[in-house]
Amino acid sequence: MLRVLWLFAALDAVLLLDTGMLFPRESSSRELKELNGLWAFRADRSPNRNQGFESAWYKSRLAETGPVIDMPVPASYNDITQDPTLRDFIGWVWYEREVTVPTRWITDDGLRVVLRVGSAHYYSVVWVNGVKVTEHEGGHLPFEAEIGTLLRKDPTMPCRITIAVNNTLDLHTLPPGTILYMTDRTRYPAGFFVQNTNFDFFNYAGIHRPVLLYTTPKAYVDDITVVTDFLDDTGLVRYGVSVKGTTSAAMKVTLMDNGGHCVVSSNQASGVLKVPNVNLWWPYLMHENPGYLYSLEVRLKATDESSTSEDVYTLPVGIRTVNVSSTQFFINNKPFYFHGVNKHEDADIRGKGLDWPLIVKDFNLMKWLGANSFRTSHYPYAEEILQMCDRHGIVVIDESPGVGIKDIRSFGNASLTHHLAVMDELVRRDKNHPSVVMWSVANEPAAEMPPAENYFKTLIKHTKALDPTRPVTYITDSNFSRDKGAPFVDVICVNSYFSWYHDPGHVEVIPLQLNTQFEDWYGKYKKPIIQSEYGADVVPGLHNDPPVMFTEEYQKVVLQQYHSVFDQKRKKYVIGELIWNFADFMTTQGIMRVVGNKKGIFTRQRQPKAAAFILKERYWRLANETVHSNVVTQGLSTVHIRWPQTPTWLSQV
Ligand code: GCB
Repeated sequence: MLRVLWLFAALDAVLLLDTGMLFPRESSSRELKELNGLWAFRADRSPNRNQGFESAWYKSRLAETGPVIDMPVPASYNDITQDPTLRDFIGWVWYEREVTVPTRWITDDGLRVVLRVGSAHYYSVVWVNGVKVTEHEGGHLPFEAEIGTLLRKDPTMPCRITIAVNNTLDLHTLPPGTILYMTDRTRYPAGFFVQNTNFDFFNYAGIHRPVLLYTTPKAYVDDITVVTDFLDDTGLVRYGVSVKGTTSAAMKVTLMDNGGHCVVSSNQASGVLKVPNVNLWWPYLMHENPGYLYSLEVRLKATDESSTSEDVYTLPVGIRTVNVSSTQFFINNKPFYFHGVNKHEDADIRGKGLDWPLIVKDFNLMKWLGANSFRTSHYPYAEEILQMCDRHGIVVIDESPGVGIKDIRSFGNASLTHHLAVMDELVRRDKNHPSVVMWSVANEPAAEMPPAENYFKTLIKHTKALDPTRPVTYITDSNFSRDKGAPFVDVICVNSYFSWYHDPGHVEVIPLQLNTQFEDWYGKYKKPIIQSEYGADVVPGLHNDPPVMFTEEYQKVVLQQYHSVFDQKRKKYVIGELIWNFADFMTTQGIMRVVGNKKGIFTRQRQPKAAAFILKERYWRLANETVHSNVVTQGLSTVHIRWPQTPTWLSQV
């Protein structure tokens, strides 16, 4: 009973967000039209970057306003041409695409037609046939607008979609940045300015995720929230459905197993579904059948005087729990050790644009490596990636774009208000993913500054109120004794680069310094710790023995030195290790970077460096140990008892 009451409380908190942002899915009531492909594109190169607005480029075809080029969507625009001024462009760029909308969508005024942008970096304004339909701040989360009503006003018009996107970052954006105007005319030409940031990845821009149109009936399922638990072998799925466009509707909610068989159903808009003989959602390498997903089908029937309509939406649901003690992280009440990676959405040519071959390749590499988890450093990743995580059992620490908050002016009210709004959007989007087990609200902020205390207290409290079912953290690199936000997090996540940024070349100091780091943090806060970043740059193919910095040998030794300490501490309170980084990635140009950050264990083209094999051996060993320790020390559920020896599903592929 207590369990059920808790589920109710948790769900009500999540429902504080009043509009939904369900991932667009086809169903018998919903059609979908992808607008990926070539769009017309024009950068506004006027001195104040404002000519597009002054001359109202959205009012006519973009090609009529001046020269346009082909631009693929989704993709960053930066690396598509040979033009360095477009690669480094700061300001507004304009995209346009004319679409033929099925006549039926227009004539049937019982339909909503929604335009959705998966993400565009950083600030976007959207027009349809010259009429502004929405604008959105933030480069990594979706936004949408209902445009059916507009299209119906003049059914003879084509549907011309114009999207202006601005990548400028200022003190109150997330991530923050500053624009610096260089006024010394003896050194810089007139109008010269640069974008400064405090983060270590290229500020790729453009329309990064799919753009599409989809339909729903006028009375529609606006949002679904699920919170799960289990008692013995009964799963509990507390759900809530929010409906828009009608006040009287009948609902049928059906939970199906992965074979499509009905397990349990209800005709209430909210409640608890009991799932007998539950198949829990397990992480990769923790169970022979990881990533088990049920489907929650919601059927909404609405009737008005003249007609009846039905909306159908199906949500994948994984049943699992997450808990934290002062020394451990638990998934389904079993200790979980993060052995994984930090990633970036980054690749040659497409920059941060969603790319299916790359996504699937990365999952294959993570599974080859024996990684059970990753952190979405340093911003929310595409929903398509989280869906893969759900299906494959890859555990995710879901991070906000709060990276590089270093300037004291970025801790003020305007910044905090925006950061809170971003957490609202992030939790609304990702709350139902079983793979997401923790929120990270920021990376390496200047947490030693006095305003950090109030900033993080408010931010973390807010995030917990949004979602009491998941722990909250931020990633720190500051000294434990000066960190103002650490008292509020559930898990301490620490980045450190011993023998790299400090004591370069001295790998022998790693064990001592890492041991001190862990003891200090644990001693002060008594919270479990994840080593959320560690690593070393390697120019692939460079060799030297004895090892020197930037060679493959050096990266291997750094990893091995770290691992020796992880092995002592993971028996105590260290609950995870995430290598920096999964793959090499692009950064801004600077004397610290040789064509980008080279701390990948894979190259940017996803070929392994020598250290990848060290990590692979370790991760598979850890996976084996985890299962054995679960079997032996926890007296676990039957699932593990079947494998007194190393289970075959756990042998390396
Ligand atoms: C860090 C940052 C990450 C950098 C990395 C590095 O602490 O969180 O964004 O890329 O160090 O390689 O310097």
